[in-house]
Amino acid sequence: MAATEEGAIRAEARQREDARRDPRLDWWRDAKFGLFIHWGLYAVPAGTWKGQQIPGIGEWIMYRARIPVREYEQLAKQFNPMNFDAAEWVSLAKRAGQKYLCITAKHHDGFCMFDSKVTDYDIVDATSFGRDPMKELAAECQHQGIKLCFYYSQTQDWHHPGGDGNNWDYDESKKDFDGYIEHYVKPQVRELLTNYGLIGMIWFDTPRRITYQQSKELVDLVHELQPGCLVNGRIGNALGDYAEARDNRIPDALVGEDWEVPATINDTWGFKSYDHNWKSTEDLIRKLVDIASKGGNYLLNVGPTAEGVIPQPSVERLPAMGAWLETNGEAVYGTRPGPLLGLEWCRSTARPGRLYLHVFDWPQGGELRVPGIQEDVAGAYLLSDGADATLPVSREGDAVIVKGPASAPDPIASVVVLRTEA
Ligand code: JFZ
Repeated sequence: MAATEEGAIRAEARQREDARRDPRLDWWRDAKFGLFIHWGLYAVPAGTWKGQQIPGIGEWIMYRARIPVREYEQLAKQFNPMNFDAAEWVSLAKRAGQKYLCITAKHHDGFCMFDSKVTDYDIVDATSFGRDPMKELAAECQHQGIKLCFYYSQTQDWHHPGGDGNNWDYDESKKDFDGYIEHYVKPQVRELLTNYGLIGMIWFDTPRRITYQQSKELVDLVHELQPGCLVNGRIGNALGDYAEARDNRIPDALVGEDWEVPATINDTWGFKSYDHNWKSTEDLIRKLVDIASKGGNYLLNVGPTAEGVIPQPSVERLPAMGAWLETNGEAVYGTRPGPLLGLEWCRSTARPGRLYLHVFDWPQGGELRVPGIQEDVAGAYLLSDGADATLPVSREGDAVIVKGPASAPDPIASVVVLRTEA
């Protein structure tokens, strides 16, 4: 992330000085890791329109191919995700060690993946599927103990005549954007916060032309309906509960504020049949550790198919991350950033009385020299071995030296715990 972007996050964060201490965010601060799901009609064309592969992210196909509303609407007739299984999706997030799940209730294409009374352009009214997957996910999240969050595109709506973004069907200068917010967005946000039980957060996106007043009214509406429901940074006008980093961009340094990075496992959010550029499990685990070491949250995306199936490469990688977290979760969940910065081979997280070293590259011979530790260290052990298996530890200036096993205990990230004076 460039210095200016980071500066933007810091500046925005300063304005939320009060929200930062707000206990409403405690669950989310501790969670560190969430599942993002981009699912909608765009999964039907899956990146290809009239025989042409359309470049860019899959959920933008309507925009990138300038598909007329009347044509794009026809996709609803083909959308019948018979293999959708809410229990399976939520269980995948559980097995990955993810604590919240955020799914597209409405993306920029305007198609509503929930049963809405203010439009027929929704999954219950416009498809032969006829079920409300948000209802089913709400029940499963409740059952399996995961926080359900809704992505909702508040500004861009390429289907609604008043929504932002579609200039091929509609004349931008004639749009009634205010009417769209008042009579469409607000009632829908009300539906999402009334019909699906407790919602962890509404994840707004691409604020663009939304005014301060409109952002403010949406935030107030969310809090009026569910005081505990969070609002992400992309509500616009610096009114969110926390900062959103740019997609797939992890800041270089500590941000020092509440922040989250939305990220893809391949190179698209919505399903594309020919995007096979999957990140490795090692890369994903190290990204999670890197983000946690800088005080952020990792919102990692899957893009299910039009049949309701999460692509196999994602289904393989997520539980592999969960397996690592099963052993090392203590060094991630509920932690704050540790003191180390700028080391290639190591990251750090902390909690009172504990400092966690996440070693990516285990040194030859097993002697770890970790510079920049001011805290008094009372002992060391490998998290995978438990506190009784102590490792010899000594100090040279500001460096702590730990004698570990000769070869890496974990090829991806070995966690060494330093016991510090709380
Ligand atoms: C937005 C959406 O347009 C996209 O389809 C997807 O839902 C993603 C999660 O969010 O795209 C963005 C928004 C902000 C940035 C980049 C892509 N950004 O700030 O860099």
